[in-house]
Amino acid sequence: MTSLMVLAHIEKFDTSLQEYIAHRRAESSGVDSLFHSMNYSLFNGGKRFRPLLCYAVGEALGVGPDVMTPYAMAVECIHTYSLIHDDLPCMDNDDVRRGQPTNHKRFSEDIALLAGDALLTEAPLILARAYGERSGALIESLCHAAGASGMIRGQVLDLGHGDSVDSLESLINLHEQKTGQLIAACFVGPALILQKPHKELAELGFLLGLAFQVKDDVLDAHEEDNLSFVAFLGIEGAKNYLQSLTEKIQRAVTEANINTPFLRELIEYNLNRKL
Ligand code: GRG
Repeated sequence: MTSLMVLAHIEKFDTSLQEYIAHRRAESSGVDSLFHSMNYSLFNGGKRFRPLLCYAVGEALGVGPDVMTPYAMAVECIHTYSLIHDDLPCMDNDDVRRGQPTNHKRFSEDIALLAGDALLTEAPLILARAYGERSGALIESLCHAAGASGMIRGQVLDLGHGDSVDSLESLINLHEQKTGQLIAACFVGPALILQKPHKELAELGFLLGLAFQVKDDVLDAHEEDNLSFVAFLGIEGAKNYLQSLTEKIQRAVTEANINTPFLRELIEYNLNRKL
């Protein structure tokens, strides 16, 4: 069951993002088709796991939700763009996401591509406008996580255009990049806002990112995917790996002094989620 605290944060996040996109739409007249496509993927049932993590880590470190919201929006814009592009015919060629037509199926391939481009570009814009002198460090860190040295690197490895992935170690490396970088960014951002050290927090984020991907693979065990933890470890092995990763994260959260009910709820949510 989701707590009222989590639901309240989702509501705050969604309201802020709706207002922000409406404001951007007013700044860019004559391209309603683009904004329909962006809004479709921003508001059609995403779990908001990354924004919630930003809020939870922010709360644990002493950054309130009002300050955290623009950063959480930037991360969610990048996440949403990655899903739109990942579904395109040239990538996974998927027709359905979140139980609904993918963006290019609902609109068209060209608009879906551009909606993804626009969402990616919104991220540094949001940060530049919201965080004043701290924005440079936030933009550098988030773009590093999302780009050729992070999430995109993971996608290239996943598509088979990079070094071959033939061991558990190389599979972990792939998913640390593809999934872990953006989840780690949810731990790093709040620390950067406070201009505090973030190495330990980043490591924790990578662990949780890995656990998130292992859980995803367990949920998608019926799909044929050679680069999944189920393919490498078997279904029982993947479940045991998820359990041991979760316990490691719980210990690390205590060691990092951020063992709050909010963060614990999100870690347990990942372990037990059905979607
Ligand atoms: C830029 C094309 C491109 C790809 C980058 C992130 C990524 C690589 C591709 C997206 C597809 C994918 C399965 C990524 C793994 C991470 C993951 C499990 C994403 C799904 O995240 P959720 O479950 O999504 O948080 P919701 O629907 O809840 O927003």
